[in-house]
Amino acid sequence: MSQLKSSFEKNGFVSPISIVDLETANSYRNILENVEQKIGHLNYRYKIHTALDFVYKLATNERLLDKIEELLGPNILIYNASFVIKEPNTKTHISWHQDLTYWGFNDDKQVAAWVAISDASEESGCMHMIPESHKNGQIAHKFIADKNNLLHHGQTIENVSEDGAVSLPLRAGEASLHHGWTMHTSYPNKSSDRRIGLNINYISTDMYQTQTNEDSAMLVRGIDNYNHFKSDSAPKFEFDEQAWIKLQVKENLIHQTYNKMKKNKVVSSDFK
Ligand SMILES: O=C(O)CCC(=O)C(=O)O
Repeated sequence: MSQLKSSFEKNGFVSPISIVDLETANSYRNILENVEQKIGHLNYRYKIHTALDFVYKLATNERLLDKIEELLGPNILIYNASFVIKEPNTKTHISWHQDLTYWGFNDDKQVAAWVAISDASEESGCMHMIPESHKNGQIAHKFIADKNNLLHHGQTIENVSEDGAVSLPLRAGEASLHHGWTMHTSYPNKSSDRRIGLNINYISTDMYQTQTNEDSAMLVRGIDNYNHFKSDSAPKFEFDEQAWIKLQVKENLIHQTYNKMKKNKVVSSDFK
């Protein structure tokens, strides 16, 4: 087993991994900020890799996909990609949670890559994770209304003992990889620069959605012998307006899945 895989399996995450150089990261930031000028905030818009070409390029970066392949095997889908942006000197944060809680999948053959587009330091609010927490499977979450929590549904694991937590600072162009059951959080950005990350969710082609037959994903490596998902397409232009219009439908479907998971208490007896 590779060192990357054994470390990932032991701790539930690996970091840092160099993906692109600083110049490329800065060029991605420039494109992002130009798009923001045109269409407004992009924070936590789902499936953004279907509408913005530079996001598609970063999510399918060969160096990144090689690492994902080491962890998930040869047949890989991108389920989702979203920017997580904390503006300078703001109170926005991310509560303790596990990513797989609301996605509605049958299994946990999933890896999240978090790629830093600007530096993510202690000061700017990098992620913190609890080593080995992925080994306990899904932990009860509550929905807690908090306008400063960037997570759409406020999903929160309460009373987390932070003693063993480690921080994962990243330089622009570096990434961390974490398992869908790894407990993680991040604190406010106290720096004078924006903290910009791209969170990409990769899954193995044999995974399936338990809550709807309409869900979609994008094959980015290998072969999909299962066809459990409808196909997401790559953008045709740097900013693909047609794909952007369709994004809303895809996003609504993901929110519906979240709500079904909450309502049916599929994942926890503690949802309010
Ligand atoms: O960007 C962050 O600080 C954390 C993002 C995260 O936890 C998530 O999207 O699941």
